[in-house]
Amino acid sequence: MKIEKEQILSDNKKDIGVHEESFDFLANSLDRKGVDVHKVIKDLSDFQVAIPSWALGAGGTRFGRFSYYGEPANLEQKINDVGILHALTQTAGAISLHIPWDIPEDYKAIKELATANGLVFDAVNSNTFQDQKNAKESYKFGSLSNTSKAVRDQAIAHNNEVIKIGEKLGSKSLTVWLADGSNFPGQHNFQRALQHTQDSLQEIYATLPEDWKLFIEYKPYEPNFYSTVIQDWGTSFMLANACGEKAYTLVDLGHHLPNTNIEQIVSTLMMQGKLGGFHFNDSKYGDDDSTVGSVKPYALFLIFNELVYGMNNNPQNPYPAWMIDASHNIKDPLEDLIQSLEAIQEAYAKALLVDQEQLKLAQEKHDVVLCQEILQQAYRTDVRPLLERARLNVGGALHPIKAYRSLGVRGNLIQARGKHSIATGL
Ligand code: PSV
Ligand code: MN
Ligand code: MN
Repeated sequence: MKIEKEQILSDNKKDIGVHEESFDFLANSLDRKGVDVHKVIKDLSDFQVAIPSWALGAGGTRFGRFSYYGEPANLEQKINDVGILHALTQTAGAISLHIPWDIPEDYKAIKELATANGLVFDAVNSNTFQDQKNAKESYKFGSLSNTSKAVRDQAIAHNNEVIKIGEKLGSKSLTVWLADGSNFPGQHNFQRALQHTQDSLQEIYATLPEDWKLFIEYKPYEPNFYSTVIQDWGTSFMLANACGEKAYTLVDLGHHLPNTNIEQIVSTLMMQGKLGGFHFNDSKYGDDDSTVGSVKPYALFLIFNELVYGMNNNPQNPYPAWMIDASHNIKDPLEDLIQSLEAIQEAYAKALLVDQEQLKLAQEKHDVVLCQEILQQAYRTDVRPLLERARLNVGGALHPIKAYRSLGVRGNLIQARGKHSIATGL
């Protein structure tokens, strides 16, 4: 199932009048404040976020799953789904694969399909948090950190294999997220576990192609509930430094203890030139993987404010790899992803409106009230007409969820793929 440009164009016609009115009003008022509206729109159109292959079925990788039907059953169908998202939003121009879940059979055909959908392959993700069919060694007690050399070697070999697969697809980065940790005090010798992890990562890093990056993701707990080997940004940063200049920290918004100041972590990493990748989601409690912006949109804005500042002021930091790492089991996964993409663009647009010059002056004068006013003025702006215009300019839908529904996408997918769900087996 593919959405044609003409279908979107004709659907947009219904709402174009209302859009033009609201856009003109906003553009005029921003113009009066000295905002370069065209630049903001261009930045929004250029901002592309990768979609993970595992977010396209209801429930992602976690707990009970309730199918939405018509879910993708293979890599081709996953690429098609991201193609649908991209056609509507023009913001999802990349897909992130998880190996071994997504090993292509025919590389040439897969690459052609991705290109036809306007997609590139983002970071490839390794999986040493589950035992694989016919594997000799088990990851029950860890992978890269394991006390057994045979287990570590198997996990290193898997990562090297993932890099090879990524190379054939045109990926330029490997993301390593480890479940390694311990459930009970005394189970791990912290130093030995960390040392093994560092040594293993260095071995993987040694096989990384010249133009690739290694992203090291951290997470404080889960699936282990006493300790996690790469528990926080400091540990990830330290390991990235121990590997070399192509290794970076990856920040996943859900991987922090409650109330952590994530925007400050972002800022520090960018100053050090070590923020490599970013996983968007939202949460109330832990790694909830909720829809981006659904719970703490102001926190997301503050994070984007630091990202924008870093992108403008930290040439030592490479352009980060953006990905959504969210999924839920009670929503249509594609609608959920559209909502996440919209929330990301909204926070980004608001951050682009922050008057950085004025903020700097207010900070220097210690005018705390004005500092807050400047941030909140940007945050309170209804930027949705800018998002609409950014999509419109590049052939996207004015209102992606509305278009998704009026084009009957889910119904068509169910018709084409049937009601059987790979996710639940029902
Ligand atoms: C597990 O917490 C996780 O959600 C990490 O965020 C990874 O990025 C993802 O799974 C895929 O391995
Ligand atoms: Mn993640
Ligand atoms: Mn996670």
